[in-house]
Amino acid sequence: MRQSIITAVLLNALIARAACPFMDGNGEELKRRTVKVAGDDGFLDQFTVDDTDVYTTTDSGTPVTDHNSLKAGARGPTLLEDFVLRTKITRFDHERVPERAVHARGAAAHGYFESYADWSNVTAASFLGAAQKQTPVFLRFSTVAGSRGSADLARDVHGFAVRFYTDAGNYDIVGNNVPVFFLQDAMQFPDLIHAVKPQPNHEMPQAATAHDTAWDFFSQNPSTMHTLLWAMSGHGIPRSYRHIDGFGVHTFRFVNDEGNSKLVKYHFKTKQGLASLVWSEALTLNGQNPDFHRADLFEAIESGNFPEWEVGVQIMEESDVLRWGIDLLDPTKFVPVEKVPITPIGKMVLNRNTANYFAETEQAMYSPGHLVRGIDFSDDPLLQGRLFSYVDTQLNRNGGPNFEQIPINRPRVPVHNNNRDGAGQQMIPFNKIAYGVNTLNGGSPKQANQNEGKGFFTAPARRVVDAAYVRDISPTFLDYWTQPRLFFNSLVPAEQQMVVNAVRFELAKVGSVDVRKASIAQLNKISNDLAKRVALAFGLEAPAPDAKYYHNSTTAGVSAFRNPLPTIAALKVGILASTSSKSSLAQAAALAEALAAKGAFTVIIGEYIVDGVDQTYAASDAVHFDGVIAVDGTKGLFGLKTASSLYPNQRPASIIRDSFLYGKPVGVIGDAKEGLSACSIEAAPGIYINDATYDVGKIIDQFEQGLKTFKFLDRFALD
Ligand code: HDD
Repeated sequence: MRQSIITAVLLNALIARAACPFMDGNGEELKRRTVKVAGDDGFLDQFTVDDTDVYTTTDSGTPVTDHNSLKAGARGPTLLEDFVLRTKITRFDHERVPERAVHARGAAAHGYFESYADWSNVTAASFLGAAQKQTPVFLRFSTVAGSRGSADLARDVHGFAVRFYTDAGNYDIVGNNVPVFFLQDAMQFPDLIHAVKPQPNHEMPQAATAHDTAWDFFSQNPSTMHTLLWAMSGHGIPRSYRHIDGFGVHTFRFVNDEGNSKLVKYHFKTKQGLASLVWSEALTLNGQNPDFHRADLFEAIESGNFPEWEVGVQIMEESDVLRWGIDLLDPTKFVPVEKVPITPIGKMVLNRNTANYFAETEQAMYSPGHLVRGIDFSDDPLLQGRLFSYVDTQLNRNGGPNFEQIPINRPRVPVHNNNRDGAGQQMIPFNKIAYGVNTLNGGSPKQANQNEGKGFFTAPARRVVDAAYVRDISPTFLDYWTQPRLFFNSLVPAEQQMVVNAVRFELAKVGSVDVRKASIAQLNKISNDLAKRVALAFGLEAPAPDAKYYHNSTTAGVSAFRNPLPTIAALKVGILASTSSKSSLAQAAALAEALAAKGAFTVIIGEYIVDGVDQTYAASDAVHFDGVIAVDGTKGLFGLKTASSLYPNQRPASIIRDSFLYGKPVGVIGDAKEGLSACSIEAAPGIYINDATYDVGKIIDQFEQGLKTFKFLDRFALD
């Protein structure tokens, strides 16, 4: 039997998790699964509600028939007395909470972290205290600028917020998919966000930095240059959340039981490999499927293709803080792996989707201030400001201080303190002694210390130098151009071109010529080549080199296009077939089965839905797939004169043409070669031409390599 995406989802789910009760459509109930996956401690189960085979009640529990309001006669006015109607409408009117001020658009999943070893030599953090120790995690991915209903493929930095529900309290690493940030001081954060969000006069554009205020801010605040270049590269438009890395960005501290501390930077390396789309693809996807990233994550997890990251740290001495010509307190810099290699400390796996988006994802309230014993902050001024902002934001979103009691935010350990009351208090504090120090309750809750109660402690090595109070920036923070150049130098040429093209696109949407010029002047401090290529697009004079920060160094691990993907699991292949040819459908089914055996998802496309066809041409587009194969028997679909009322003109050919233009692998079998001719595509890397007497094994092997290459970069012009 062939394995379409839908059957793959169900089959893999069955294999991976025995009888998973997840089902969708066909009137089947969507139930919370009862089969536990690795790392799931079942904590949330106590809060779940199953509405199967029960009567509707009011919020206060009275069974009701609520489909009709109470009226004075069947055609008379509705009565104020109708408490069922009033509470239902009132509840509805209050369903929304404010979306996140930034990172409003996102998706999340549950999973676990597993420590590779006992790391107690460097940290007293209990979740790192034993080999194979598992800790539940909840990871939320996001874009930054767009509102909650914006599209996934907005070009942006991506949030990577991880909560560890450790046995010593919750620990949040609220990171991003790039290792650096735009700013060095939290004081500027509202300015950055005001500049990149839609402009206030007309609230446009949504989820885009391609506008005047954003680039005005960037060009006047050079600390933004480094992160900006990452965002303009492939990292700004990833293929999926599964194909991004995560970074803690700031320098933190590991502190062991003896009080010895090290400086650390977190890295989460995707085991799916880094993969990014190209801009024209992203633009089309934002209209075709604005939920592209969240759908990918959901489908991958439902099908048992659990995304995984290796978690590592760069471990540095306290005395290294200025060692490499960069200040480790400056979040606009990363530490090249050539200076400090990454020590892998564990793995993180996402293996469970949320049951309810609002209850879990929307109410997840992260904070860099959710810290556990064994970890400590640094004096990074951006981090210090964040410690205030997140709790404040949660108070606004939740309308009160009890947001930590919401199921998704609750720690897995009991909470004891003298904090009391507030809107939405969920607990009934039993103890009338809500103060310390007390004698009436034996001094309880007691104060933990290092030995008793394993209390949190600040790294003893932290020192403040004797200095005057200043509102100033450290001179060690002032080189804004050396590292962006290091990043740019380290990209492959086609990727550098993508940066050039991205900046050209964004600045083309900037109306102010002065802002364009100021932006090019900043880029010119990074690279004269980059600045000249951008200037060319605007008919501006090529700037002379501004060479103070120029160098030829490179670093490993920052390019999104340098390495083939290690796996094609949960990548999606479109198989173009024809409903008018039984043999074409049979061939498509055989290919689909062989690709599914390699872990890929497949969608068989036909003119209309019949048995063996998953999707119509009318609803298909190249952007839905990581690669396409057209099978024998489809020739009739590609001729220029072939029009059909079942799909827009030339849709089958445009799927092939656009796949080629987006750099995807394209395979044709037998008379489907006509599809290539119709688009004037000739033999080239990633174009697989097979005779009608094809060998499935060979095609699949070729195509797997093509999918792993992911983007055939020679198809993109360089200038
Ligand atoms: Fe932030 C959310 C990441 C600087 C203020 N931030 C937020 C989220 C991520 C980050 C991933 C979404 C969390 C979630 O999924 O719910 N933010 C970062 C990183 C930063 C950073 C990696 C720099 C290294 N942020 C930063 C600063 C400030 C904020 C300097 C304010 C001074 N961030 C917020 C916020 C948000 C937020 C307004 C919005 C929603 C929330 O906190 O919970 O408080």
